[in-house]
Amino acid sequence: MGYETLIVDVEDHIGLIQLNRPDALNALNQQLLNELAEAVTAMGTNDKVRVIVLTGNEKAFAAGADIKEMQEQSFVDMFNSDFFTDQTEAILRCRKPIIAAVSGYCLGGGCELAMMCDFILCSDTAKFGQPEINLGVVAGIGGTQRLTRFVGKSKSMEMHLTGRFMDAEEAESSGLVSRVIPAKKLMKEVMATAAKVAEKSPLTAMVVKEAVNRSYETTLREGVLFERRLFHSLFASEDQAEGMTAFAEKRTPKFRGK
Ligand code: DAK
Repeated sequence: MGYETLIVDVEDHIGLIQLNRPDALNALNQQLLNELAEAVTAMGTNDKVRVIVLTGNEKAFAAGADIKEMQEQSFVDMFNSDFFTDQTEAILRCRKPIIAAVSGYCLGGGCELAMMCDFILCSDTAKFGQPEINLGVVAGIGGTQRLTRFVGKSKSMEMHLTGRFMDAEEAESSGLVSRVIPAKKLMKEVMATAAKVAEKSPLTAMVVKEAVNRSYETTLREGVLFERRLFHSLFASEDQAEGMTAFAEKRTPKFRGK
C-alpha cells in the first residue's frame, strides 16, 4: 500500500512509520490519520513486525490536529463523523508494542498520539503541550486523561489551562517520557531500543503490553491477579521453554512467538 502522508518501512522485525507532512509540522488531518490507522493495523497482523516505531521529523513529531481542516466544522459535522474515533481506536487496538520517537513539537493531538504509544523516547529538542485552550477547545483524543495519569493533576491542569509547552527535561522528570536522547542520536538509539524489544518473545511482549495497560483500567488487586494468570498461561508457550532452557544452557534464546 502506498501512503501519501507517511513513510513506512519494515526491516529486522521493526515496523517504522514516519509522519510525513513536514510543511504543516505533521499536523494530523483526516488523510494522515486514516493512513496511520491502516499502517498500524497492517503491521499488527504482519508476522515480520514485532515492534512498531512511530516518529516525525526533527522539527515536529506532530503539532496537533490540523486546525485548518477543523476550522469550518460544526458540532453536527464533528458528532456525525465521530471525529478521529475510528482512527485512534485502530491504533489503540494494536497489540504489538509501539514506541514514539519524538523530536521538536509534540502538541495537542500530536502529544495525545505519542501518549497512545507504549512509551516515548524523545530528543533534547522536544516540546510537549496541550495548547487546545488557545483555540477555544479542549483536548479530544485523551489529553486530559492520559497526561494527568502521566504527570499528575497539578501539572496536567496547568498545561491544559495555560497551553504552555514542556521541554524534554521536564517531560522526563515528570514521567511523560522514558528517556531524553541528544537529537542527533535519537533515531539510532530508538532503533537500538526497538531491536531489543524485537529480539524478545513477541508473544510475551504482547502479554506485557496488555498487563501494563490493565493497570490503568482496574484495581491493584485485580491487576495483580490478571498479571499472575498471564504469567501462569505463558507456561503453555514454547517461548517460555526456550527462554528458560537457553538460560540453563548459557546461550541466547531464539524466540518464535509460539
Ligand atoms: N494545524 C494546521 N497547520 C499547522 C498546525 C496545525 N496544528 N501547526 C502548524 N501548522 C502549519 C502552519 O500553519 C504553517 O503553515 P503555512 O503558514 O506555512 O502554510 C506551518 O505549519 C509552519 O508553522 P509555523 O509557521 O506556525 O511554525 P512556527 O515554527 O512559527 O511555530 C508552532 C510552530 C508549533 C508553535 C505553531 O505552528 C503552532 O502554534 N501550531 C499550532 C499548535 C496547536 O495549537 N496545536 C493544537 C491543535 S488542536 C479531537 C481530536 C483531536 C483534537 C481535538 C479533538 N476529537 C476526537 C474530538 C486535537 C486538537 C488539536 O490538536
